[in-house]
Formats: sequence, C-alpha cells, structure tokens
Amino acid sequence: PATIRREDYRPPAWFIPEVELDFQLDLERTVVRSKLDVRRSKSAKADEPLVLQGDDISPTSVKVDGEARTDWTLVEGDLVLPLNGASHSVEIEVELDPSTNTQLMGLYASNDMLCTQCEAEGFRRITFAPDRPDVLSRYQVRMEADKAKFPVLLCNGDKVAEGDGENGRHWVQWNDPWPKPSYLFALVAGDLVANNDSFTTRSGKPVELNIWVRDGDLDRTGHAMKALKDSMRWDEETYGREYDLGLFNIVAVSDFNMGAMENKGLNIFNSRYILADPEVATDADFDGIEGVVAHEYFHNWSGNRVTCRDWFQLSLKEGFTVYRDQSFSADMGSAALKRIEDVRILRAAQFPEDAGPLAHPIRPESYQEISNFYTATIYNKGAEVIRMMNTLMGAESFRKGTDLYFDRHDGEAATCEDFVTAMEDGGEIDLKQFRNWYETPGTPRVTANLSHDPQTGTATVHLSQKIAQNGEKPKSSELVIPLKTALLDPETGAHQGEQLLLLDQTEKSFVLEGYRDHPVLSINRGFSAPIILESSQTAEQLAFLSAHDDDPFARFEAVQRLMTGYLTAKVLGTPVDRDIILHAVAKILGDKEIDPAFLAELLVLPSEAFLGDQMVEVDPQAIHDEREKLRGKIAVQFEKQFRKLYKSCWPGEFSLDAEARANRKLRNVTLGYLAASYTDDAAELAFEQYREADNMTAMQGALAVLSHLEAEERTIAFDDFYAKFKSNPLVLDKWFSLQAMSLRPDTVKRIDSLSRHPDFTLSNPNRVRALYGAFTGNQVRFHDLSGKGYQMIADMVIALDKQNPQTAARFIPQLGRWRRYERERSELMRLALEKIAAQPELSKDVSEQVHKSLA
Ligand code: DPP
Ligand code: ZN
Repeated sequence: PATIRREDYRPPAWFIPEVELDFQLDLERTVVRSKLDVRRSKSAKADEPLVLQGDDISPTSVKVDGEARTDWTLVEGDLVLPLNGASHSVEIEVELDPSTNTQLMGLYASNDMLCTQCEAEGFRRITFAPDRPDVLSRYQVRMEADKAKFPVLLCNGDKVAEGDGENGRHWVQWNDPWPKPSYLFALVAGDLVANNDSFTTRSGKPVELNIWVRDGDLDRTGHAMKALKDSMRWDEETYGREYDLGLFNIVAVSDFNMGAMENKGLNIFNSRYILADPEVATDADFDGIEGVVAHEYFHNWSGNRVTCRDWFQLSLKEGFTVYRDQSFSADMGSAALKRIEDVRILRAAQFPEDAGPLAHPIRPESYQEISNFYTATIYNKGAEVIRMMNTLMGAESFRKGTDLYFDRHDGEAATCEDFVTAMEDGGEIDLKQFRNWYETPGTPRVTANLSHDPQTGTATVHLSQKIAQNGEKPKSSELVIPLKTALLDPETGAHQGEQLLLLDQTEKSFVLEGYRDHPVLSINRGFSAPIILESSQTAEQLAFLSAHDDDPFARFEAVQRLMTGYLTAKVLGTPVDRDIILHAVAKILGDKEIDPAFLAELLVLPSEAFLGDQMVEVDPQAIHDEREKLRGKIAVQFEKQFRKLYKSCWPGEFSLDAEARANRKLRNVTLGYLAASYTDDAAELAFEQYREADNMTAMQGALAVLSHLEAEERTIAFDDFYAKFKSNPLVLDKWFSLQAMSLRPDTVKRIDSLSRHPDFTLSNPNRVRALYGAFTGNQVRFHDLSGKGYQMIADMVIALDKQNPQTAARFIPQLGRWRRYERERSELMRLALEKIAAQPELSKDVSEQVHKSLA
C-alpha cells in the first residue's frame, strides 16, 4: 500500500461550497444522488481535472452542468473527470447495498436501521467527493424511505421540511448551515424513540435535545442526557463555547467500530456509551458514558467549528478534546481519582505503544491507513501535551490562548502549528522549544536525584532527560518537561509549597534554599509530564511518601513504585525486603483520613502488564506468580482488616453519589483480597455478594472473583447471569469478558468454545472486543506457553479482516510487541504475525500494522 506523507500536503484544487444530496433509502438498495457545486481553486492549473474519491462504489450516471458525461475514468476507485471551466455543477448517481457493508464504514445496516460512519474516509463509500477534511461544504440533504420501516429520518443540521410520498414512503429535508468536511456528514434511518429534552444556552437560545434509541431502551438514557446538559453548560463556563444549532441529536447503535462520532448536530454512539441503569451498568460504565458524551459534544468546537487541515493533524482535535473531557470529568467528580485513572490508561495503552514498533509522534509523519492512527498516542499523549501547556501557562493565560484559537480559526481547517501559535499569541508565551513534543515519539526518561548540603541548608534537584529511540526518528532531542515538585520534611511530610521545575535541557539542576534536614523528593506531582521517572529513591523514601505525600497522585505513585520495585526485583531473583511493603500497607489501612475510594486505589497492585513494561525481557508467568504471592501475603496479613472493611463499606441502597460509589469500589477491592487470602469461604462470600447485588458493579465484582475459582458457585453464578441477561447485548458482553479474563488454566480452551457460542459473532465489534480484547489483556493466559492464545488471535484477525479490517487491525499491537518477551514466547508471537502476513489479500489496515510490527 502507498505511504502518505505529511510533507506532501497540497491544498485542494477544487472547492465545493454547496452539496445537495438525495437519498432513496433501503436496506438492500439505496440510491444516492449528489449535486456538487465545484469551484476551481485560484492556485490550480486551468486543466486540472476534478478528482473525487470513491471506495467500492461506481457511478450509474455523471452529469456536468446538466449534460450527461461518459469521459470520466475510475483510477484506484477515484472518479477522474476532465473539466475546463472555473466552476461547474456536477451530478452523480450511485447505488449502494448497505446490508452487505460489513466494514461499518460508509452507509451500513445495524439491526434494522441504517446509519453512517464517515471519519476518517467513509464518505467515499457513500458517494464520490473530495473526501479530505480541508474541503468544507454546506449540505442540503433530502432523505426518503418507507415510513413503516424507517419512521425516523435524521441528518445533520436543522429539519426544514417533511412530507409523505407515494407507496407508503415519506421524506425529510435537512439543512446544515455550518460548512463542514465530509467526515462529519451523518444520517440515520430507523424505528427509534427519543428521550426528548431541552437546553437554553447562556445567550438564551433554546436547543432541542434528543437521544434516539430502540423501543425498550428509553429508560436507560437518563445518565447520557444529564451528561449532555452538564457538558453544554461546562463548555460555556470553562471555554466560553456555546452550542450553535437549534437541535442536537444523539443516536445509539449496536454495531459500531469506535466509541462514538461527533457528526455535526447528529452524534452517533456505540450503544455502550449511551445505555445505562444500575442493574446493567457498572460505575465505570456510567463514567465512560459521561466522558464520551462530553467528548463528542466538545468536538462541536474543537473538531467541527475548527477542524483539521489533514489527518496528520488528528491530535489537534483529539488530543485537545480528550484533555477537555478529562477536565470536565474531573470537575464533575473527584479530580484526584480522575487523574489516577487517566494515568493508568496512559500507561496501559500509550506507553507500550510508544515503546514498540508502532510508535509515532502525536503528529505523525506518514501513514498507509489513517484508521490505524486513532491511537492512544494521538488521543491520550496528545491530551498530556495540551495539559502541559496549561501547566506552563497557567489557567488564565491558557484560556486566552484557546479563545484566540477558536476565534482565529473558526470555520477553518487548521493545523497543530496553528494551535500552538494561537496559544503563544493569546497566552503571551514562547512555545518554540515546546513544539518538539509534536514530533518526538517515545516516552522520555527523566532521572531525578536530590542532594543536600546541611552546611548551607540547600537542596539540589539534579534532573536529566533521555529521549527514546524507536519507531519514527525524532528530529529533536531536548523537550520542555514541566515537573511539579515539592521537598517534604523528613519528619512531618510538610513542605514549603509546590514548585514547577522546567527541565528544558539534557541536564539541569535546581538549587533550593532553606532545608536544614535532608528533605524527601516528591516530583512529577499530579503526573505533570508524561514521562518515565528514574530516581534513585530508596524503598524507605517511597514508603514515607506513600504515607505522607499531600499530592494524591504522588502518594498513589509512591505506593505503585514501591510495589513495582519489589515485584520486578523478585522476578529477577534479586534479594529484596518485603516487610517495608507490608508496613506501608499497614499505614495506609490504618490512616483514618483516607476516603474509601482513594483507599481502594492505593490498595490495587500494579498490573501485570505494567510490571512487564518495566522489564527488559517479559516473562508473564513469572510476573503473575510473584504478583499473586504478594497479593496473597497482603491478604493473609491483613485479613481481619479486609473482613472488617468489607462489612463496613456496604453501600446500602443504590445511589450514584460519590460515597456510595466509593463504597462499592472498596468492597470489590477487599473482596478480591479476601479471595486471595486462601480462606475457604471466598467462593461463598463472592457468591453471596452476587446474589444480594442490586447493581452491576457489585455483580461484576463478584463474578470477577468467581471467574478464577474452581467452585460450583462459579458455574451457578455464570449460568444465572447468562439466563438473566441474555437478551441484553451490553451485559452479555460482560459475560464473555469475565470468562476471557479468568486466570484458570483452561481459559484458552474456554475462549475457543465461546467463539462458537450461538451469541458470539464477528459482525459485532463490541462482542469481538468483549471476548478477544479481554483475552489479550489476560497476560498469563494470552501468553500461555503453548502459543495457542497467539494462534487464536491470528486466526481471528485473518477471519475478521475479510469483513471488518478496522477492528481486525486493532489486535495486531498485542502480537506486535513480540520483541519484548522471553525467547520462546517471542518466537511464537512472531510466527503468529508471520501467519497473518502470509495471507494473500490483507486489508491495508492489517497489512500496515503487521509489516511494521515485523520490520
Ligand atoms: N469519533 C471519534 C472520537 O470522537 C473520532 N473522532 O474520538
Ligand atoms: Zn474525539
């Protein structure tokens, strides 16, 4: 496949100010007529033909200025049409069969409804168009369909007319006043019902809000609606951004590759990010809904009003919008817990990516298939880069920068460079060197050491940075790394205030005055920079921080580092002291000031995957064994406390308030420890929790414990869960996932049989992720030495690639990290990749990922 390069960007030769679309919709045969008002760009050559992208479509008719034309050609799917004038009217007709569109890109059928997904390059599967984000058009769309089968017809913008046609058909005319790129086009036709509400913007404009779902799901839309209204208010208050249409529609669909899509005025969501009630959704699911609803809503400004010039700029809208949704969720709940969660995600998804063969800067230099670049790097590291700007500038100046950005580029297709320049001009700051973050792949390593001179009372923080060398070569070497730092009194843990140390050279030292005693270094507080910290802190110092640090993230981090240090040493067979960990846990458990949610966070051991990332060569079994031993030891040592906690944090009647949620979380964590303490009543306890649960958080927590056990309670509970929820696909996904995450030795076999279960299908991305995504996260079973886990994933990818390449390609990175594993596994992983690579007709998506992984 061809490689697209950022440096090859050329402005469009043709603009399309107006687009008219007419859809005669049906599941098997949809006719699309388009009328494009095309204008030659002043910089384009006079004989430059019109090139309109197409993918898997061909025109049934082409007209220019009303005259039929046959002198067009199809070149690699694209329609090439010779034109001599400066402006023309081009009419094209295309026929589609949405029912056979298994890629879920373009116009497709999900259950009995029709919907679209156009980002990044799906519009070209609907009709021929300049399918690039820097061509913005005003759309007028007429939709017509059978009224009984498709009573609801939705599109972007405002509904301007509707009526009944012949033969039981009806039609609706939509008009979107805001020029937009084709990737933001959307339509939906189906038998849907709406949760209807309204919002008044701060300037007094009324907005009608609808969340469209299938009949029967209506009472699960309340949380999403609340999140939407909260987001609308928050964006007005925090960024001064108001909504700009009289109507905002959200539609939930079951078959969706992504989480959701921010189409102008018509967001389309994976139903898992809309539907929730306590009986079917966990607290984490509720949070996911709040975050994704906010994310897509925030795109209305950061993405839609100001869009991307080209797909290399994807982080312009995604990094910024993730940062915005993270800040929103922090404001709605606990900022400390949100930060811990965000860093967990970054470390679980982005750090490994940045350390492997698919590493790329947040603004990549090249790609073959843009769908492969909807990555944790573009999204989550992109958000960290925006967060660092905020840290450097301060909130007020940051806001001046974003105001100028929105103001200056409203209605435009902008670049990351435009964003940084606006932040500089609006916020009055120099970000020249800071720009290096945009072109540097890899997680930087920072060493931090503290020395102390009791004579002068000075403490010196010695810092140095090292840029990783992998993936695309970095152009730059020195990054601007903002490190929030405090020096803690070694007796009391008090400090004289937090300082921001700017590491902007390879090495730099900061001399701080006024320390009679050797203080304890607390650095990268709040995870102020997305780096790997290498400091020579002793276990004693980490234990001190884990008891005293007043920055919640730093305290959490100290516990993590303490445990990580211990566990990696154990795996390597290095002698190491365990008592210090047990003392630290005792202190945490004895701290009366800690709230239950934070306590739960502190008690969770670093994940096996994270521990593996800290090692030069990963042996998943050895890591698993050591981690289980430590968990067991903590469980046994503190069994009484855990039992007491487990009883005392009974959340009572269900509520979504912070206290009840904290109790549910702590209860699940303590249940996990009780099960790990080798008590014989683990199964009984978990089973009891399962039976008594009035909410999914408790049920799932109980099932997670039972899933690993050899006990009849396990069978009974899983059978019961299936019987209860078999008609709810989102809950059934959990049933698949919980079994895929089981640590039992027969898990690989179980996955194999689940893949033939009548409820399993490769056609639904959520179901595929539920089974196989959960399985690849199960370190010890996915990496089973038989290699069967790898083979299973390879076979699944090969099968899925034929119907849904985008989702298939998502599984390659798990195998792509083969170089990091010990020899035997490494070879088996590589063989699995080779098997995929040897397939005759791989999609661009899978091919790019596989070949980069093997290179
Ligand atoms: N729908 C995806 C998102 O919002 C891509 N834009 O991140
Ligand atoms: Zn997004």
